Amino acid sequence: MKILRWCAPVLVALAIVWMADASPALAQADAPDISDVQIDGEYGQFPTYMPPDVSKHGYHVDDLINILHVFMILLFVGWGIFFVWCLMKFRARPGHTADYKLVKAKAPKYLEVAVALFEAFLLVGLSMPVWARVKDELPTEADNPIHVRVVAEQFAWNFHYPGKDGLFGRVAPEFLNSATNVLGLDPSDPNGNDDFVSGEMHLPVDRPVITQITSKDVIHSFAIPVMRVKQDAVPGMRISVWFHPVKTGTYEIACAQLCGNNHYSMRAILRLESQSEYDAWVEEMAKGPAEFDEDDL
Ligand SMILES: [Cu+2]
Repeated sequence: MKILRWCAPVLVALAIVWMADASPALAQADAPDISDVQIDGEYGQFPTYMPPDVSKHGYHVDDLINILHVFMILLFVGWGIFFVWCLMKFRARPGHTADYKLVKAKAPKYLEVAVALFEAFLLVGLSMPVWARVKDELPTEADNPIHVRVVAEQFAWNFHYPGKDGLFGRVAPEFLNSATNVLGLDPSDPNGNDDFVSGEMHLPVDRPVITQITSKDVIHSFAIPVMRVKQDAVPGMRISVWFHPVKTGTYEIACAQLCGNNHYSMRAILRLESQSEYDAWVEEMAKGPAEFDEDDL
């Protein structure tokens, strides 16, 4: 019986893994092979150790991270000094015995209240305004934004572009087909006629981008380090996030949420281009897949 008690959790875990692999509901998309794509910018360089920032707004996030690190260093050093002081003051030595009476001093109480107030300031005074600026205040149509829908699935990113008419076609789960209609576009909706899907995200620089992020299966997280953007992709929800690229180049998109066995491979490429390069790409993609030609056989 004892051996059963030890084995049961292992057997249950194995059964869960086996069911997850065998379940047709969790059919997995092939992640595109982008291992040979050259990523621009140097990551992890002194003095910031941050990824390059090629966005207009990213410095707000970087400033907040830097300020928080300075405060955390101050706290670490302060508590460290206090810790060493306690070790010395209360060390075991001849003639001293342990005293279990509560300390009556008022200073620690004031200190704790001050720390709590300071932490409230960090949250309400510093973090929330940055959150509101970079997350909630979306650009308006007067800012001429690009709209892209991001549809995550195990283990790939699909970028849904509205085509030249700027209108997204209707999508619904009943139209989903992993080979011919990965977005679930309704064929009867004319707005979707020139919509296209890409495994790479192409964007022009110097225009704001509004993305609507969702997922077809589990929770993923849409992360573009060079844009300082990270947002969960949740099935059944369409969550808007905006950013503003300012420098052309090739960068990396990652999934920042552990989403299954091949989570590590869920990457995509972000190509930031000039407006004319972007227009040419949209023109090409909106034509749809190349026609099957018997002469090619
Ligand atoms: Cu993922």
